[in-house]
Amino acid sequence: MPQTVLTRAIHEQIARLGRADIMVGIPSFKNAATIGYVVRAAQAGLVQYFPDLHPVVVNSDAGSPDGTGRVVVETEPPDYIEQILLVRPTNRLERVSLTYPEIDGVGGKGAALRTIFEIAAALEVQALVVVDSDLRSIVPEWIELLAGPIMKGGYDFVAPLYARYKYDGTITNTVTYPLTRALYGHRIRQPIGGDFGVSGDLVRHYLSLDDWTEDISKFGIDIWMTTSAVTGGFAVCQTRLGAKIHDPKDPGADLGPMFRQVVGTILRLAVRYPEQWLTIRGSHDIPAYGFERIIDPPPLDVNTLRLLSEFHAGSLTLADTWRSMFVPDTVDTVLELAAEAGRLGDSARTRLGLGGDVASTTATTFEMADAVAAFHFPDDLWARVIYDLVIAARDPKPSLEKLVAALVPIYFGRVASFIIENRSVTTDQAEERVERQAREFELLKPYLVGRWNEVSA
Ligand SMILES: Nc1nc2c(ncn2[C@@H]2O[C@H](COP(=O)(O)OP(=O)(O)OP(=O)(O)O)[C@@H](O)[C@H]2O)c(=O)[nH]1
Ligand SMILES: [Mg+2]
Repeated sequence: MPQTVLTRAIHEQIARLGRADIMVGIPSFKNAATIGYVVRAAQAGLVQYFPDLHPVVVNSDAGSPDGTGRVVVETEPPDYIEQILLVRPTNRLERVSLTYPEIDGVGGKGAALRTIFEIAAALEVQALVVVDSDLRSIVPEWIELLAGPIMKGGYDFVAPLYARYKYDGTITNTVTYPLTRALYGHRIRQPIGGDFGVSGDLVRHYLSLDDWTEDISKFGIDIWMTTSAVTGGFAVCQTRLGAKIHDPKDPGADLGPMFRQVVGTILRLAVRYPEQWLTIRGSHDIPAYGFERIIDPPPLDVNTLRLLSEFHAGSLTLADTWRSMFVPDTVDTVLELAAEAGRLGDSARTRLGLGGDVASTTATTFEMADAVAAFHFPDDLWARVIYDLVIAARDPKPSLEKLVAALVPIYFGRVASFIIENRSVTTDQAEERVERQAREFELLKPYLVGRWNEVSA
């Protein structure tokens, strides 16, 4: 990774802080409404669980116009936490909010985290914990759960394990979990969860890598951190955090750019490290730390009709691109499914009395999914789609960005199918479907390896 050009203000903060043992880093962009609570929880976690260390909390903000940075500075200071918890820590907790510099003109969550890595390395911390600033369900114990495995267990990378509502985490469930598991053999259930623990050694490793891209400056950062930990041979574990409750997102409306950045990154890394996955068969469990909790995460609404309509609309403009990405049988099946998505969506809208505008609807998540119950996108087809894309990513034409963008409508079709299939089951039962799909990726891995070796030959 090329050295970030840190601003003078950041250098001054580093000089003032000198060094620290443990750091919580919080990236933010327009999170004034929620970040105060996250900062208090982080402070409380450090004071309560690590009272003998030198702790620091760093907020790396995008220069948010809503005053996110000001909220951090004005949130109750560590003294308040010491009072309410009746703890007298050995060292004063330091707290900093700064504006991170863009990387080659690009800002985003990854650029924010890179500044956090630079500061953590400069302060020589043993453990870095990063948490999202839109979290509602963080509690002080999360800091221990994310840093404990590093401080006590010798782990380098701690990935989160959460209870998420069955329709949340769709990029994770459809791509990053099954693909990371099938490629590298690690069953890391939340490879892009957003809340991680990282050892000082791994922070230095991140800073030594030279594969940074624009996508990594944005939402590609999470999968880059996880994959770089795995391919670097670092000790990885998971930690049980309970429920992840954060600003909700509807996959059809909010997740397109994030999908492109995450999937673009996982594909680039697969192409970069074939020696790390070509020989891997099957997968293995990753140790989990922390007490198991039973929690029902709050439901999340998804507009399945919009997903189907986007899938169908994509097929009208992207069929040629799809032909360049996938083997003929796969394209044919995908196109048939897209046509069916169009037909089923249209008749469902008529039956539900909804107009042509798929964005505004008065039907519930369940009603919409139930009205298109006949739609089904099979697991093995989705695995082939993703594997064909790994092959196409070796020599992407016209560019990987274009190919991944062309995948988005198909991803919407796959998500719609998942929602339809799970509309009447519990989150636990939906989890079993995610596992079934991950096993399908493993089962079809020889297909990927065969095609890869053919192209290599
Ligand atoms: N500094 C900075 N932070 C950002 C930017 N975009 C998002 N973030 C932060 O990244 C974190 C995750 O962003 P969300 O929008 O909540 O994304 P999410 O869908 O919950 O993604 P996951 O982290 O994968 O769960 C939050 O703390 C955001 O404030 C950005 O442009 N700059
Ligand atoms: Mg979020």
